Formats: sequence, structure tokens, C-alpha cells
Amino acid sequence: MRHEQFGTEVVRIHRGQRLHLENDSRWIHIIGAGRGGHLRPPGAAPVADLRLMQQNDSYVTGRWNVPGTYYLTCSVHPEMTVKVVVTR
Ligand SMILES: [Cu+2]
Repeated sequence: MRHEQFGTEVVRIHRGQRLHLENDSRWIHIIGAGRGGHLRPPGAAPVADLRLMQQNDSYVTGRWNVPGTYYLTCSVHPEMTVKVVVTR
């Protein structure tokens, strides 16, 4: 993730995989389920806690076990939303 944006708009993974988020900016990001900067309860998305991600910080999610379409956003930067598509 960069300043005010993710490195990609859509991520496609298979069920059971994890996502690896890396902060290559010097900004703090607070990441969780949701869109447009509005964090929501994660539901089946394995992103339990909000993370403060400082420079060079990285975070690996739990396994995405439920196929579907999810969104992750950053409460600091509402422009940051990434779509996560989990397939079988
Ligand atoms: Cu951010």
C-alpha cells in the first residue's frame, strides 16, 4: 500500500489463502473491512483487528475460507479501498 492508495484495486485469491499487506509508504494506515474509509464488522473476512501499519510494517491476514467478494479500506485515507475476490 502506498500513500492514500493500495497498490492494486482488485485482489483475487483462492479459498484458504492469506493476504500479505505491506506498507511501503511512511504513513500510518488503519485497515479493516469496509469501503470508502468506513470500517465495518469483518464478517467472514479474516481481518480481526485494525492494524496501525507504519513504514515497512507488514501484516498477514488469516485464511480467507469463505468464497465471496469483500472490501478492505483504510479509515485514515477514505480513497483507499481494495476489492478482495475469494474463489474456490
Ligand atoms: Cu491509509
